[in-house]
Amino acid sequence: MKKCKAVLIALVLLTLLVPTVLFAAGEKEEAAAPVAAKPFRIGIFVPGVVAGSPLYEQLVEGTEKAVHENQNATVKVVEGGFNQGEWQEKVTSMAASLEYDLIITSNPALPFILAEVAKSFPQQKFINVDAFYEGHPQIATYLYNQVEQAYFMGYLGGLVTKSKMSGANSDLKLGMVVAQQYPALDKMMRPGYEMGAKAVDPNITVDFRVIGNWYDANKAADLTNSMIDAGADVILSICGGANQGTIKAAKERGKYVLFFDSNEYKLAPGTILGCGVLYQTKLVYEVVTAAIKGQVEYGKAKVVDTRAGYVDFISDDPLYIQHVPADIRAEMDKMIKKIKSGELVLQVPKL
Ligand code: RBF
Repeated sequence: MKKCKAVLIALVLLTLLVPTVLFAAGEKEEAAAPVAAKPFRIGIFVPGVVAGSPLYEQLVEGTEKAVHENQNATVKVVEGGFNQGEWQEKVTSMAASLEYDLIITSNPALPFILAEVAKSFPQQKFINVDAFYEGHPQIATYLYNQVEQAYFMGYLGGLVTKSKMSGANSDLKLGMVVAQQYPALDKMMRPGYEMGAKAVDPNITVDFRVIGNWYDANKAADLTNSMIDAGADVILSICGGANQGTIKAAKERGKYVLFFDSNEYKLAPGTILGCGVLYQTKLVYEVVTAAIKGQVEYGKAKVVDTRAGYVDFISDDPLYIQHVPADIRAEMDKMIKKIKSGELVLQVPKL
């Protein structure tokens, strides 16, 4: 009987101890295993198509670079197409899919669409680079100082139209062909371009033409030819995929193009004389990396400029050095230095 009691006690003890030991071992094993980071799923909404639009190409490139460096992050690109009336519906279905921790886009017109979609999806976070929208807890925006970017172009255009370069005529006239009008264009790019030109010579005028969409290269070429006929010898082109038409027409007529947003001298050496760029790949990479780490401040609208290193004029490209005379390049360097040092301040207006 005594023996039986001892066995019973031993059995009870064993039942109590074994799970404790096993659990402890399990716990130890769990602690030793690396903690897998929570998945972070990013959706890129492209308001248009990627190919041919410099800022959209950089948007995808910068996001993919950040995703590549973070194993827990994934990315999917959704092209919204050229029918702007469909964009809200497309962003809505992205949010409704609950597939994305973050929807990132790049467009000055998008904050209003994002704010509408946000109402129905209060968990959805949005980042819009190339836009300004303050105070919405689900939206963070980053605006480039495009007064500076366009001023670079206008200043170069002014120097070229006054020069003895083979394509320059005696008229003090620049051209500007754009896809459509919107506040960032009307309040930053157009005035910045005119200011830059008039800083060289107040008598310079700007012929301004609007295509009506972001893809019609034939219309861009027609408008460019018409501006050349009217005396323009240097043309700033801000029309996405349609830029090809501006370049083609200017090249055929021996005139010049100023390219916006990315370094594309190689597209038409000797025709593209200047590239005023935004370092969108760098900004997007930094912002997406911060978003993955949970370090983005939603509700904030930041402005980035030349001094901060996000807006620039490409003056070290061999094709610029080869095709733009040294005296013009020296004038450009002096002006860029003034902006970089803060001696010349070109403020971003309220959009
Ligand atoms: N830029 C492009 O390169 N391609 C586009 O398809 C395009 N679509 C746009 C649509 C709207 C409604 C707005 C406001 C801007 C668009 N942009 C596009 C312009 C782009 O955001 C930026 O302002 C310019 O590239 C100048 O930096």
